[in-house]
Amino acid sequence: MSWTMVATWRMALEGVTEAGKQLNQKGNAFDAVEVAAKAVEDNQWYKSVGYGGLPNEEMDVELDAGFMNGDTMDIGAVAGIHDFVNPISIARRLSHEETNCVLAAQGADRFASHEGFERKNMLTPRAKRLYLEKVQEPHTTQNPYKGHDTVGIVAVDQKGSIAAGTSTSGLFLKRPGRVGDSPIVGSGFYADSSAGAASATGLGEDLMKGCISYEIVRRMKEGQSAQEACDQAVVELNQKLISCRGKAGDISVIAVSKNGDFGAATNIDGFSFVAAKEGEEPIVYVTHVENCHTTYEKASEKWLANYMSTHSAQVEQK
Ligand code: SD4
Repeated sequence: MSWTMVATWRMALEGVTEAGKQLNQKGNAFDAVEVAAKAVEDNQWYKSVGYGGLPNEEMDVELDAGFMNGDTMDIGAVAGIHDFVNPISIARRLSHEETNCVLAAQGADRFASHEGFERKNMLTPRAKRLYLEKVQEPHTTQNPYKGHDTVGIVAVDQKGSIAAGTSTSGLFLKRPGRVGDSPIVGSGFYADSSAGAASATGLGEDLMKGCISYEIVRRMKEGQSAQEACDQAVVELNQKLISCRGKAGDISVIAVSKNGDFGAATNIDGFSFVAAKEGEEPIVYVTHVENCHTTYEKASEKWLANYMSTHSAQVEQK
């Protein structure tokens, strides 16, 4: 069969491109997910993942990551890890453990240190400056959620193996110790090679209420396409949150099925994602929501150019 890879947000494009080269050479989905996530973690200009990620309310960068092998159901995750370059690799390494495969805070730090993972001060001068600017603002204008994007990646390889992974710095100005959906199996990510894989980005506190990644995979197992599963899971959770709580946070998801078809759904405007298939260049898509129904189209040249100019303006500004 041919491979497919899907990832949240435009920021995943370079990583998906790199991982796609490996998948073309018969690489497996597990390595591909790790390679793609690492590329985002290593890019200091993405302020929501890895190096350059924005800190919590005490100016500490606490990172979360999760990994799942859909062949074996192995899971690994770290929550609130400090000062390690590639949380995704630590999560993947933990997925080989029989027990103690989900570690938080100092326990995760100690494990990563013991295993020899590369350490680094993950607070960049730019993240520090953005923090110091933000904390000057009166409390009412602070919005810890805005502008925060998790990378979530799912892939099926030529052998039909499926993997899922996530990496994030979580919400800007989060409370120390706060954990979102990204390292929580079934919420931020899920993979089952007999059905497919899914990953989520948005307000972790709400995504967790619907165990949304598991829910999407469950639907694919029952025969829904990746797109149907994404659409219906998002609509259902969004409506449920509104009916129980009067509002729903941001919910955006991506998925791939065991057949290689992919899907994406969201309840916000402006969610972008990257999809790559064997024999094709990776494509950036931009979504639209109307009457709770998500459609998407290839990002226009204008959209891509605008993204690049905003991005390089940030780089110049430092
Ligand atoms: C979290 N879901 O920590 C993450 C944040 C995110 O787009 O995905 N933002 O809640």
